[in-house]
Amino acid sequence: MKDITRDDVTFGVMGLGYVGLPLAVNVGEAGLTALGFDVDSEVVEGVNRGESHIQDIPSADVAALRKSGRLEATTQMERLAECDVISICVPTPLSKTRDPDVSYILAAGQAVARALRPGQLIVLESTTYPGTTREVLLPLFEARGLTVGTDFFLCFSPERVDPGNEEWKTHNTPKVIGGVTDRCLEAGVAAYQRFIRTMVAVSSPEAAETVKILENTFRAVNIALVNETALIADRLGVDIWEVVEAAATKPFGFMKFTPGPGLGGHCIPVDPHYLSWKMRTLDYRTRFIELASEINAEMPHFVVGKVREALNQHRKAVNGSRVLVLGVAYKPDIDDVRESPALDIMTTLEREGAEVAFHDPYVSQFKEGERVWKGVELTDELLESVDAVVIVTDHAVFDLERILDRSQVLVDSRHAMSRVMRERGMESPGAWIVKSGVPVSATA
Ligand code: SAJ
Repeated sequence: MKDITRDDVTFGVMGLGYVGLPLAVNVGEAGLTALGFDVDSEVVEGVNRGESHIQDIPSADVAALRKSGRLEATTQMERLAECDVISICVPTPLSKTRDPDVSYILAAGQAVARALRPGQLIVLESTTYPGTTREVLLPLFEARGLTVGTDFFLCFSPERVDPGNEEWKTHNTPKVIGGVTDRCLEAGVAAYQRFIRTMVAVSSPEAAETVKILENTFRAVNIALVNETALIADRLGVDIWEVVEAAATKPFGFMKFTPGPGLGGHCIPVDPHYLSWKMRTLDYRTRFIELASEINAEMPHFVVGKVREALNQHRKAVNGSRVLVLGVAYKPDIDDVRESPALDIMTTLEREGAEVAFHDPYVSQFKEGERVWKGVELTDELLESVDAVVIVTDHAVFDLERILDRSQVLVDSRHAMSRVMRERGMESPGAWIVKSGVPVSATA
């Protein structure tokens, strides 16, 4: 406890991504010493040059901490021995067979185990299935002949970073934490509360792991619920956006979610499957998670159906048409395309014979497997010449008037056009097909 609450405590952060870099910067800005670890030497060299590769962290913040000597990055894992506290913030993707891939946690755990010494506190932050901390990490550390809660301390504390969120940052978002022993929890709270405003202690790492999975499953299921309601409304000829806005006027007992082209990101579509997998080993089927996943996965095809319907009203087939996708990031105003539904929409359109291009102000190009998708510049002639435009991610910087005026056919999967259409007194802005050459009302 003395070491952890020292002023010159060294806080190791493994994985300098959208969770790790903000954490390291918060540690440095609290006047502590942050030592970042990453296997990617380009990331390490960038941080050491005072540059940030994470949208939410200005390079100026990194440069200032480099100057004050509060932040350093390294690929040398043996330097973990210098750290009094080590936070593991490495990715937890799904494998090809959509099972948890905890290989990054294992690799980080093995590096920590090699450098482990008495007095260290290790905190796993990566989202994972309940049991990972105790079943995967603890044995690696105890194999060194050290005792948890006495020689070293081990906790789980879920990250709650919402990329692009201007209000809730690492320092002001309440942080849940659970320790393998009471002493572990005490050490974990003491370490983080030096730069995290509110710590929320729970009784075990499993409780903390389950909190995170519940938070993300809550979102995946509610997004699926509103997406299924959208599929129902479409068949009833009801404007789902009108329904959602009206339901959201209920001042209690309701929480607004909006339908869309599907479920993207590296958390919400992924994390619930970690729980599904774990529960299968305990012979229990997590039906909500599986149903939500099915429905959310249907949305890209629903949007392609709307493109097909809109082209058809122009007496055109998808096959041979040129379609422009606007916005490929998985949500507005960020540059991350992981699990983005735009990828499904573009490959499905291509499979049906369309010639697909995309424009995203935050994404100039991205790789999908071996293929490199290159974005195009958004010109008036492009907007006017393509057979259909589909808004998949509604970045705030998009000039909606221009897009509405210049597109021949426009499908809007995010209800982005509602304001502009209302201002112009156009037909129900709720239809997914905003413009198709025939009056919108005929499409209801
Ligand atoms: N989406 C909808 N309808 C909605 C909300 C979201 O279709 O009503 C879609 C988004 O377009 C996106 C996906 O779902 O493709 C996920 O969106 P998200 O808002 O959950 O954003 P993430 O995945 O970047 O961040 C979430 C965090 N977001 C919020 O709480 C708002 C939070 O759940 C976690 O801190 C984070 O995942 C994480 O790391 O787990």
